[in-house]
Amino acid sequence: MEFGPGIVKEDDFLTTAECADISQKVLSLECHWEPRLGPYQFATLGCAAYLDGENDYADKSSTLNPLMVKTFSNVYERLRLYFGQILEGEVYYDEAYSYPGFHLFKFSGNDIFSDNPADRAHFDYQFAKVFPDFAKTQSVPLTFTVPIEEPSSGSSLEMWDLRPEGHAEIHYEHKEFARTHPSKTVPYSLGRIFTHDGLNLHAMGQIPPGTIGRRMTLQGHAFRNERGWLLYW
Ligand SMILES: O=C(O)CCC(=O)C(=O)O
Repeated sequence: MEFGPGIVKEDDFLTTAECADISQKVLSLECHWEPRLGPYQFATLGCAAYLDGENDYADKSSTLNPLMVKTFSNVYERLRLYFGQILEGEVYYDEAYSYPGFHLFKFSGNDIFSDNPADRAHFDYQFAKVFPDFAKTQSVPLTFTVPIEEPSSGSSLEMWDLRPEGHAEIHYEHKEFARTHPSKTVPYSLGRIFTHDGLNLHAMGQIPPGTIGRRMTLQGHAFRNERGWLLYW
């Protein structure tokens, strides 16, 4: 299947009961969460190329992968089978790369600043950090998100009509572009997998004032190479 500007795919993926089970497991591993820079008590479970890619990605992946696989093996197999149905070629994991992981945010209802998704708008270029020869492969990268737990306001993705090709034209001021151009809100649903190529400017959707509860998402990527599609984070 082909992915390109604005092309996304979404499907039912996990049931509400499965999400609750995964959420419990993630919560039970709180001692392995890593606090990250950003508001809303942002933390991750798992190693992420976009955050760890320039530092200790390989070491961190090999430390965390056994725990992640032991705990979430069913989910990883489901992901492998799902992408196997919609992509051509073998879909696999590689122990040298981090398995998909989790984003965690906690909202207290008293967050005093106004939330603007434009302030976190980005392209998913993380593949460049962990696949140094990415330019040679002309690979199509993919990003997927599955909401596992939603806060009181639900969850969404914000997307802008800007591709990397237009980045230089706006002098790489993509956050300013996001602040001054209309965006599209893509509502998420619990357990539903949302996949895109990560190359439309995008951000976690707006957190309205008064939102309470936890936003937990399963996050990962696929990257095409000679063998097939590698699933990683
Ligand atoms: O949490 C989300 O909805 C989006 C996450 C995101 O922007 C990303 O993984 O690139």
